[in-house]
Amino acid sequence: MGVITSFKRNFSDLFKKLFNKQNARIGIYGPPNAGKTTLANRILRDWTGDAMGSVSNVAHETRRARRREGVTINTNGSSITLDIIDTPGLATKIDFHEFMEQGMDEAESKRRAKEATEGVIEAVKWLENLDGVILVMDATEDPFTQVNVTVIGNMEARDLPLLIVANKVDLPEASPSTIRDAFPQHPMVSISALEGKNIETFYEELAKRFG
Ligand SMILES: Nc1nc2c(ncn2[C@@H]2O[C@H](COP(=O)(O)OP(=O)(O)OP(=O)(O)O)[C@@H](O)[C@H]2O)c(=O)[nH]1
Ligand SMILES: [Mg+2]
Repeated sequence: MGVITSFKRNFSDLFKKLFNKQNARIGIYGPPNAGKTTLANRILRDWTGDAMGSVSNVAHETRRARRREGVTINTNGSSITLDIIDTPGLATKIDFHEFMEQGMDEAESKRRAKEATEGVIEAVKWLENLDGVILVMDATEDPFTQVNVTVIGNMEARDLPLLIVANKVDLPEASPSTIRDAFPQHPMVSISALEGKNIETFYEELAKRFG
């Protein structure tokens, strides 16, 4: 390689490092079945035309973190570009019997439980590399859990932005106000990721919080 070519390449790498601000990396976190992948799929469908991953009513459907880079969201005249990471549901205990109760055989249940456990570890490791977190909660469930409190505490300790999503507000038993009262110090938006209810407000909050 010639000296000039080599110089040009090195200069270009340096230029990128110095001036090309990386996209903010935003992780979608929460307990299993909260609707993280449903929300990730909606974001990608709305802004890129792709999907993130498969959704299921059986918990721990997502067992590997998945990243989609460069998702540009336009809202209220402003534009933000984010890297979005969908993570496996966080749980303090994963028992293979949970899967057997869903009709899977013992070998498959044990394999899934092992993968789900590895997925939780992967999700926790990812926390280190993020610029912000969307914490998805199922608004029909009690929000005061070890998982929610731990994620919120971690973000507070590192002074990173957090947006709480009260999901599944299409269900009659949903109580987003319980989530609001539990964590009043953080912004929250109530949505139905499944039906798209209030999704515009979600994008506005996303831009405000992570833009
Ligand atoms: N009624 C209702 N159901 C929803 C909503 N969002 C997701 N669901 C359902 O909740 C179940 C779990 O959805 P997922 O998107 O797979 O949840 P997840 O948080 O990614 O789950 P894991 O990957 O297992 O951690 C599925 O049956 C979804 O159809 C919603 O807004 N309203
Ligand atoms: Mg998922």
